[in-house]
Amino acid sequence: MISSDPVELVEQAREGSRTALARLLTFVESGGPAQLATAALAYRAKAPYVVGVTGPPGAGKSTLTDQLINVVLDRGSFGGADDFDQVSVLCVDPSSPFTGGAILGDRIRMQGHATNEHVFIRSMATRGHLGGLSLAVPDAVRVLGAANFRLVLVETVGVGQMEVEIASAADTTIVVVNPGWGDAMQANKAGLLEVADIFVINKADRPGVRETRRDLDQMLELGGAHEWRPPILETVATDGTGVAELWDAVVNHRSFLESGQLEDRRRTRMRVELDKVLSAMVRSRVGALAHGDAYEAQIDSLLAGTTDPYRAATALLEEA
Ligand SMILES: Nc1nc2c(ncn2[C@@H]2O[C@H](COP(=O)(O)OP(=O)(O)O)[C@@H](O)[C@H]2O)c(=O)[nH]1
Ligand SMILES: [Mg+2]
Repeated sequence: MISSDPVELVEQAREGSRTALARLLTFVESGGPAQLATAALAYRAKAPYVVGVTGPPGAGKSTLTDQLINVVLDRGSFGGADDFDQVSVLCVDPSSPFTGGAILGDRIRMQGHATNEHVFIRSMATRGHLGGLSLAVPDAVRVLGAANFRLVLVETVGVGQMEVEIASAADTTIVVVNPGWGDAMQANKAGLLEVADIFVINKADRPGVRETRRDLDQMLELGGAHEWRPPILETVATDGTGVAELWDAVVNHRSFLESGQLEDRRRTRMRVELDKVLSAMVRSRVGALAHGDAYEAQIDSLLAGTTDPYRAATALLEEA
């Protein structure tokens, strides 16, 4: 029997129940008291390492992620003593509020792993989560941490601001582009530069790789000098070429972060997350104040010219 009590579910998920894990993630997506209870339990878990895979639709993110799963399970660690024997993938499409066609495609593409007990794949959609996907994803990552996952791959579709926001919740972000990438990304180059720890030119079997590399190099030059210069790798996701090297680059980036920046990064992320929760709560408080008898009475006074909006708002806040 599958429980509806988050406390029991976390226990069952910890013992390996995928059904319990799936239900917890549904709580996280759907918002409400079950989400809050789940979040409250999951935060205690050790944070998994999060690798984001982002880029425009069709760039090959799912195919690449699919290949990474093989390499990652084969290696079974980040290179040190930190072993893992399972990996999970969150597929996030901010442009689609429900699990739609693109995600179905991902499911089918990753089907090779669907029956593998070491792999857990989940599509995420927002269904009223306070703060939307950008808060649902870190909650989901913590739930996976509670279920003993040490590594979470997050595939995010797109190149817009929202996607950049989700991508910045990763420890290492891989930005996937294709030869002749320019147009799709033009609008948000700065955002991409901000989040990219590793660039991948996928579909390197197609012409234009050299020009794309030159573009990326130029962009990185303009971005100035940083301690970490994102490497530019080439992959052919359909046959696995370059995927092992991609994982090596992730491991390198992780070592780099662990020599100092990981804590800072996670602290910054925590601030962003807490700010979002605060904003969402304040917004919902405003929503609650901005209707009802007291509110309408203030509107009447405003129309009658016996008060001004600042005094009216102050009065509503004080009455609450
Ligand atoms: N030629 C070529 N096609 C690829 C490569 N990687 C992916 N594709 C194809 O590109 C299409 C989109 O791939 P998909 O992984 O769904 O992209 P996503 O939308 O970024 O997840 C599929 O038809 C893939 O087979 C590659 O390296 N070379
Ligand atoms: Mg995909």
